[in-house]
Amino acid sequence: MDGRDWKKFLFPYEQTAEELKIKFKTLRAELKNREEYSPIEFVTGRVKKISSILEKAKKLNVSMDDLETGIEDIAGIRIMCQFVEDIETLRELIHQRKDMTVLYEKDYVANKKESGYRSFHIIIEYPVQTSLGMKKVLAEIQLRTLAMNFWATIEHSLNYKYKESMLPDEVRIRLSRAAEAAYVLDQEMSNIRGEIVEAQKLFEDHSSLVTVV
Ligand code: 0O2
Repeated sequence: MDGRDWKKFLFPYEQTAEELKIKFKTLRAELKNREEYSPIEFVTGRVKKISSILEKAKKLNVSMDDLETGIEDIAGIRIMCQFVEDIETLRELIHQRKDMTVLYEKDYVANKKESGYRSFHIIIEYPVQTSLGMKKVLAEIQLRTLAMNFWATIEHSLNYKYKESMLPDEVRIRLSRAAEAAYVLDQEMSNIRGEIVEAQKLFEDHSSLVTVV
């Protein structure tokens, strides 16, 4: 270890991930409560593991004194949505917010990564209120459809399994085909979006009637 008090260092990032999760979960609940369409399906969040922070710092050549500015995803949340169009809606909502500032974006939806990975990343600056006063921390918001998330979760676990060694060719080729299939799935769902949203609305109305009775 490098003598750093990691617990103290990571605390504002934990607070940031928690607060961001709550804010977007609340946004979903509020929209549902008003019987409006929610571009948010579910939200997850995490603080990067110390080993991942160190690995990324090494990869990006970031010194130990510059972790706060050099590693932008120490705190991160993921917002999953049903349709690709929801990503743009969420993007606009995030830009409009006064409690966070968008620094820049990485569009891996329009420009998928070589691995086949697709998601929209937004790097924000978030003012977190600590016992020592306000501290601005960097955080990453990943926006993805359910299909993109399915693919990324599977690919992440396969890469974890094979770690240093290369993915076997067959697995790599199948993963690439699966990425294509997820892309087509998103397109097909977008084509019948209106129909799906209407059906879900009817279903929710019916379910709430059943619950009341
Ligand atoms: P953790 O701690 O496990 O969540 P990179 O070169 O990927 O490190 P890049 O391209 O600048 O960095 O991406 P960025 O915006 O820093 O985001 C990195 C995070 O995006 C990753 O976190 C993943 O959550 C996700 N990601 C990026 N590329 C891929 C990919 O090819 N497959 C999958 N499944 N996820 C990806 P970490 O690094 O996994 O950190």
